[in-house]
Amino acid sequence: MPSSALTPAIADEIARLGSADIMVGIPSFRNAATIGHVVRAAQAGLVQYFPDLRPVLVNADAGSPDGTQRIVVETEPPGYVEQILLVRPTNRLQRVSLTYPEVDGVGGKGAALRTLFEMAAALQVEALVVVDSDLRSIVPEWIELLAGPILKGGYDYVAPLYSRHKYDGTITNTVTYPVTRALYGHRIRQPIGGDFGVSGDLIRHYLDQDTWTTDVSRFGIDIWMTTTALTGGFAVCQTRLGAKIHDPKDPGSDLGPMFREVVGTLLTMARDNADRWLSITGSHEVPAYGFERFAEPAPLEVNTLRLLSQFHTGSLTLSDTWQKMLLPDNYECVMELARDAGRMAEDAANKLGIDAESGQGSAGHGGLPSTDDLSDAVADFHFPDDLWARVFYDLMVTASFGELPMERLVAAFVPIYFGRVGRLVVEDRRLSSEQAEDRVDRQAREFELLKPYLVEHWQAAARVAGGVGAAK
Ligand SMILES: Nc1nc2c(ncn2[C@@H]2O[C@H](COP(=O)(O)OP(=O)(O)OP(=O)(O)O)[C@@H](O)[C@H]2O)c(=O)[nH]1
Ligand SMILES: [Mg+2]
Repeated sequence: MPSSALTPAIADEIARLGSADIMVGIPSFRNAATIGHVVRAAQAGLVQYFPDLRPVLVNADAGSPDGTQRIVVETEPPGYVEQILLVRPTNRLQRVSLTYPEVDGVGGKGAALRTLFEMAAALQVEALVVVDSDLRSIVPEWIELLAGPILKGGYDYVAPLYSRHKYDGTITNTVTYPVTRALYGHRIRQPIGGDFGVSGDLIRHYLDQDTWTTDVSRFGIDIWMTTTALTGGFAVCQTRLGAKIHDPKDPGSDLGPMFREVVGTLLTMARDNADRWLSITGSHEVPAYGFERFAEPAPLEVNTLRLLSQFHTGSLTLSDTWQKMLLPDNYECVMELARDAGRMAEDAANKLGIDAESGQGSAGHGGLPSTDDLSDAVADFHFPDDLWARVFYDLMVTASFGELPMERLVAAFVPIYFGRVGRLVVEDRRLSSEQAEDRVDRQAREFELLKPYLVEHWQAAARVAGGVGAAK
């Protein structure tokens, strides 16, 4: 990994701190409203659970204009934690907030994490814990739950396990969980959870990689870290954190760019690691640390109509690309589903008196109906599990061996993802959290069952291209 050319200010901080045993890193971008709580919880966790270690907390901010860094600097100091928790740590917690440099002109969550890795390596920490700055449900114990498996259990990578609302984490549920499980054989339920622990050894391994891309500098970082830990043979576990409550996002309006960055990274890594995953069949559980918790995540609203209508619009503008991306049978099925989606979304919008495209109430009055009402209105829309697995596998093959650039294929795939998410939300509306979880598991099994389909088409395409993975 080329160095991100740490700024003089960061180099000065490293020189001032010298070394540390445990570090909490918090990437941020416009999180003034929530980061104060995250900093207080992380400080309390370090002081309470690791009083004999040398702790440091680092906020890597994007230069947020909303005063995020000021909030970090002005949050109650570690002395406050010592007072309210009645602990006397051996070493005083050091706290830093800095603006991280871009990586090759690209700034994003990944660029922030790279600075955190470089600092952690320079300080020679044994464990780095990273937590998102928009968390509301973080408590001090999370720091122990994320660092404990490294310091006590010899693990190198700790992925979070949390209960999320059934409509939250759609990229995880539809792609990163089932695909990581089917490809690499590890059932890591939250491979892009955002809160995790990394050992000193794995940080050095990350810094040795030369697979950093523009997507990795952004939201591709989480799947990059998880996959790099797996392909490097590091010891991976999960940890039970309870509920993840954070700034919610509607998948149809907020998640397009994130999908492209995450899936672009996943596809690039699948292409580069074919020799590792082609021979893997089935999957196994990944050990989980921490006492079980039952927590009800905060509710989330999703505009199903807009998801379906974006799927349909995609079929009108992107059918050429879809045709090149998908096998003929799958292409026909997807086009038919997109037509259904368009028709049903339009009928439902008329019935409910809203505009399907924008998702707004018509004539400027009345809010949007609830997710349940919207979903009831398009309840007949289907998108079968096996078709979803096949179209994703087709994307994997054409992204690696096809004539079109990967970025273009991934961008064109977004409306198909919207269609699939729309179907899941419709289906989940009547399900409890546990039932929705079983649903995600069933879909993941479908990806495993269809892995021979992927391997067959991958090897055929590789033979034609004369590339990696041919005739193994
Ligand atoms: N430093 C930095 N941090 C960022 C940037 N973009 C996002 N982040 C941080 O990355 C973390 C995760 O971002 P979110 O937008 O909450 O995304 P998420 O929770 O992973 O995504 P969902 O689960 O899909 O909602 C937060 O702490 C953000 O502040 C960025 O450009 N720079
Ligand atoms: Mg978030």
